[in-house]
Amino acid sequence: MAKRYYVILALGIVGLCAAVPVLMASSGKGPEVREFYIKARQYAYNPGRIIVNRGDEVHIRLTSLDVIHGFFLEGYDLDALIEPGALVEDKWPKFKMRRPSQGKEYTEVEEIVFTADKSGKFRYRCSHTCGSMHPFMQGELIVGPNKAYLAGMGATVGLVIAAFTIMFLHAWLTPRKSQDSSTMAA
Ligand SMILES: [Cu+2]
Repeated sequence: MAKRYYVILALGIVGLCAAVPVLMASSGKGPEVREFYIKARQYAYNPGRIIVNRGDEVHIRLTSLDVIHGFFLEGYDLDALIEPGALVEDKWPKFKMRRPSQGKEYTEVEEIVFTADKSGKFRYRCSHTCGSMHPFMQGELIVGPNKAYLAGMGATVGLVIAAFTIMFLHAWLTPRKSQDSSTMAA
């Protein structure tokens, strides 16, 4: 009676271990397109923190509410120059950007677009002197681990638990047999 209960419980655990990672993998939408609208003003960005998942395609629009600001994003070779522009009916003005590793020239764009292909925390900071507190004008981009990786980890853990459960079940169901054979061998 007790043994049957444990067998059912163990089978339930095996089923759960197999089902959870599959559910996790199917619920993960994969890389997404993420859009951010960042307003710069002395001496902060709003929002001051943006969070994405690794693999996401990030679109950033920038505008300044007072003087000229910069937007240098560490780790992603991106720098922008934002001139103050009025927001007319939520229509965001163009700004200038460059890839610092590729030269000093700026090009006019409507948005910055890049793939968040590195996990971690990356500061963005003002790269154009804008006043006495300019060095303190910064925010951060947080790139979390990607969902496929998490689902893979879940599946691995699930399989290990399932394997242990099956081993336990096998040992539980065949104690007499092995005892018999050991007695016979002795
Ligand atoms: Cu600034």
